[in-house]
Amino acid sequence: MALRACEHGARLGIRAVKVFEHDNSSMQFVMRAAGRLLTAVALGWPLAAPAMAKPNTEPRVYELWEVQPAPNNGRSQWEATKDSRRPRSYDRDWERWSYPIGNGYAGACIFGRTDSERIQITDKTLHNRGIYGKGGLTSFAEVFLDFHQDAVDNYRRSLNLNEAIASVSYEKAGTRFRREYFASYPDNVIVIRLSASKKGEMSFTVRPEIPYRERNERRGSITAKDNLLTLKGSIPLFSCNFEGQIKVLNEGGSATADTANGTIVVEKADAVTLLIATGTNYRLSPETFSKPPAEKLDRNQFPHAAVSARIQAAEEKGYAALRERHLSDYQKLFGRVSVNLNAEPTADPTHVLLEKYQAGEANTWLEELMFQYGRYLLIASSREKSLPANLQGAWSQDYYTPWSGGFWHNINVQMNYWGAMSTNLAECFEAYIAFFEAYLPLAQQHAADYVRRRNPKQLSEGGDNGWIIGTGANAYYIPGANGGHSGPGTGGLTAKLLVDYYLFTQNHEYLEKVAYPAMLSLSKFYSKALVPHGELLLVEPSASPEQTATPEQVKGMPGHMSGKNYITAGCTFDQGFVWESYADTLAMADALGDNDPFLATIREQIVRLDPILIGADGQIKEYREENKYSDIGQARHRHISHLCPLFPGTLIQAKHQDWMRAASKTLDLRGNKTTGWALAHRMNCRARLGEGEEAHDAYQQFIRERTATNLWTLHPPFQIDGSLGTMAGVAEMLLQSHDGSIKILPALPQAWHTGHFAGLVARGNFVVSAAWQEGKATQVTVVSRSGGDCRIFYSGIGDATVTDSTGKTVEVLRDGANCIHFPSVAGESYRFAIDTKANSR
Ligand code: FUC
Repeated sequence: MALRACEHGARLGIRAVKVFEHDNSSMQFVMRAAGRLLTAVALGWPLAAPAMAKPNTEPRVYELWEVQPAPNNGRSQWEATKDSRRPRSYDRDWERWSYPIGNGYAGACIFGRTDSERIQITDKTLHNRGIYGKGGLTSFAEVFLDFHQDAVDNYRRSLNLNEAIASVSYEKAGTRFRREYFASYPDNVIVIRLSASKKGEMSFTVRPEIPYRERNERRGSITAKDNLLTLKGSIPLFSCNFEGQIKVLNEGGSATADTANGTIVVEKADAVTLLIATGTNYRLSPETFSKPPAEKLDRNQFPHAAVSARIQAAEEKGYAALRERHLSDYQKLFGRVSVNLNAEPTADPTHVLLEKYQAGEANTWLEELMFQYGRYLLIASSREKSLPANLQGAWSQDYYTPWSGGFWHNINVQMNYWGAMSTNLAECFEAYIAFFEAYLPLAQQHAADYVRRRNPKQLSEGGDNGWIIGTGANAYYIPGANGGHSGPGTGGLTAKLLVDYYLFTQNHEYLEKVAYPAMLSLSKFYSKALVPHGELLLVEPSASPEQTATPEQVKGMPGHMSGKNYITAGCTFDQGFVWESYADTLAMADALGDNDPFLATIREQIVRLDPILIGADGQIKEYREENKYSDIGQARHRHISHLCPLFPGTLIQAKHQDWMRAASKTLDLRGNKTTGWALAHRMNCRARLGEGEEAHDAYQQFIRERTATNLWTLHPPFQIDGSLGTMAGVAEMLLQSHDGSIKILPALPQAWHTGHFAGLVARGNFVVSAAWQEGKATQVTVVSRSGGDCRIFYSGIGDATVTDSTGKTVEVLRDGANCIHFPSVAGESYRFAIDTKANSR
């Protein structure tokens, strides 16, 4: 064990220095992180359930629903946002009441109105200048359906998460009207079906708008011809050409183009199918990031042919086939996971359910619904070949989307994917992998620029200086680590996902071609960003994301203020991610049997990082020169970047109980009075600590204070990260696999004392299901998708009988009373019957 004490640089005023413990066994731990790992650590939920009840695993119906349409008083507020006077104001009706559908490429928000239906459409590639001038998501179109049906009866609108279909139904003068809306990924179209109980009752006008044209940054026109509406235009900034088409397919009656108004008038139809497709000339390619604004896209390319082809193909398939293809695509993903968090569905419309919850009524149904809503939102906003889910997922009604609708890399975009792998949606992360591969060449230049500026002696001229991405990226732009409010740990925070994708999927080709080269290269960058301080190596300059300090707090300290941020050396965020990246690189090298000469540098440097320090209040220090908690920085700041080594990192884990206690203390001190996504991070950290009640408290507070009636997250304003981050949090409370063993129910709160889950995934590519009663697991099933050692930890599992899919008893090894491990066979499933009586304690 190489525990080395060394003098710290007086310059940093560090009071006690402990070089991070590093030895072969800890490295082996990391190296086997793919599910073939070391000793389990006792952690636990007491075992012993009263009876072996067979869980009811019937799929549950998850719906958001209301008996009123979404308001669109936006007539007063939103109309104002549409013009140039208030480009940044919010449309609360859109944000809080509309229902989102999406297929990764495009999103639509459904209001469900009967007077004038509003369907707001976003295409993730359409950007204007954005609030920071570097590009920002902007609304693509509004589509209004003018029905002029004001007083209606028996109205209901819903968003069914099992099917990813939004519906509206109501009666008017004895006719029942029904609409269905879905966004198909396989056919890349938005489909709306309108039908009525009586023939010839369907009359309305389809009236699209290209919003914000008066801002003069967007040109465009709408044409109506036969049964097709075309919205065509450009935003010259990035030479972006866009086109949207709306095909109106009427059954019975007529559909007539009103060429003067750019509308289509439907009269006396029996039923109507609307097909909507959007497109731009955007290309996800290195050039899009590297070229100057006007050359980012080819101004001579138009999406016309592609959009027309999609509309035509969809028309040929017809509504029934489109619906079927959508369902089979969507349900293949969504249907993989079921949960029951001790919840009974209620008969309340969603806003009532939320209001009751906010008023303190205990109701785990909403907690369960929001978990599955998170999975729904991820599928709707991030698919293979689409851009990743941005800060608002795939939805923005704004001219200037808050924070430019970007990919914010100091926590937000990563949070979007924290639960992708564990909730069995690894495919959704492939959107980010494609994005990463496209921006990598520019990220490499950023790394070289960084080293040239900060640490020129380390520059490999013409060689590999690694890669780095800073905070505020979008579809057209990625920043370097410019020494602003967030240190270069942003790269490691991102890379954790690249590593996890491998650990969860065990995709060897991806490991070899993408993840390992990425990690080796990021490690090279970090090796050049480290500056010797005595025997230590510290990232310098370093900043703990967005934390703000006062000049008084840092008087006499070695760092300096830059605006409100304190810039120094070796913040826990940056040191922690250098450690994580180094450890992951070594683990991958081991898995591949690679011995790149640079690995020796990593091995030499990883022991000199000293990433975790405990302060005088028993807290994890955010800054090395901090003594008591919040000596530097805001005591209640939303970011808890110094806890990233706990989650999503793995450095702070159960074998370091002192760090675990300090992390818990830090969360106590920081408190939960914070914003949406920040509560989600706290929830995940509490789960990692095995603090089920505290994790649940954070989740409850998130729902009570940061959730809109359409169950979107309010930072505020709306951001998707909190929805996806709490989804990850629920999974993390039920199943963990970050330290080498699969832990069942590691942070189960009392409120979920009886329930079950099926289909969650553990690292090593194990699909895990469990049922429990009164806090005690009764049954666990593991399906090994890739083979390899399976190590399961659960209090008392040592006495479980293990059978395979044929019912044959499996020989397993026991590591104490709480751990079983065995070499699994790919494709085989293993059932652990826990004899609760024998194991009760
Ligand atoms: C980070 C956060 C902000 C906001 C922004 C999009 O910068 O600190 O609170 O969520 O991302």
